Amino acid sequence: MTPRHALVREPGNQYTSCLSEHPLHHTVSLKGAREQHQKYRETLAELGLEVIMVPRDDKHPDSCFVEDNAVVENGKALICRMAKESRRGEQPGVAATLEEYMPIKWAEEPATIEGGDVVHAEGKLISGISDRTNYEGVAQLQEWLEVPVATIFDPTIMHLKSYVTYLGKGIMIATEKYANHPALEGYNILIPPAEEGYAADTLAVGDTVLMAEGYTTAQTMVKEAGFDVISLNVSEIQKCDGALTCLSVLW
Ligand code: CIR
Repeated sequence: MTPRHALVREPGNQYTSCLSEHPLHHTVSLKGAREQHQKYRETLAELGLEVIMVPRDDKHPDSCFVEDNAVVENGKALICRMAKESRRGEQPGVAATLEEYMPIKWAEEPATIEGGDVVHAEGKLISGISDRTNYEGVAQLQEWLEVPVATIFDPTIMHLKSYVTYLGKGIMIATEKYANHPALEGYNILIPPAEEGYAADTLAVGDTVLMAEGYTTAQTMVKEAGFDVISLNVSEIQKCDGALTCLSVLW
């Protein structure tokens, strides 16, 4: 189903202190990140989404990665219990805004869960059991949102959606490592070349797919699968280990 709302929050003043293992982390520009975020918001608005801005959070460096704060499905939101201490405290602003639109519930200890692990795949969710999300998190997700959740276990990764995203029409894009996982059975899988793995984190809005700029083979694959592609420069987001999905919660 094509989403109609996008919740976003612009990078706060502490953004350059984000959690990151990216080799160019030390070069991240707040000004550049804000410009790229503005372009992202404009693109979503041009695609017909109502863009809802959560007030900026200057205390938490990773606060623009709102996807990790909440999972929305079936007209309800689970507010995530973040795995990283430095990210706990990001959620209240997102929760307060979401509560204006739908019932919410907070995930509770011992659950850890981050929306970056949760692929929305039409009537079901596929979640990573990762460095950030545990089985208890998935159990609470499934119970509150009343939706089946398949899992992919890989504690070596931060978030599943950095490797697997759903495009629509029964088509996924996934890096080779996960392409044959039973949780993805029944979907058509596009596998980008290994050096274009970052392009697997796509954001689909109806028949349009937002992709990171510069991954030409992956873009051609997605176009040939029948989607319009809009490519965006997200270099300053990538330097904080973020990608296209991380910047919004869609419903
Ligand atoms: C973090 O490590 O938590 C942030 N620097 C990046 C979060 C990216 N979020 C996502 O992939 N959903």
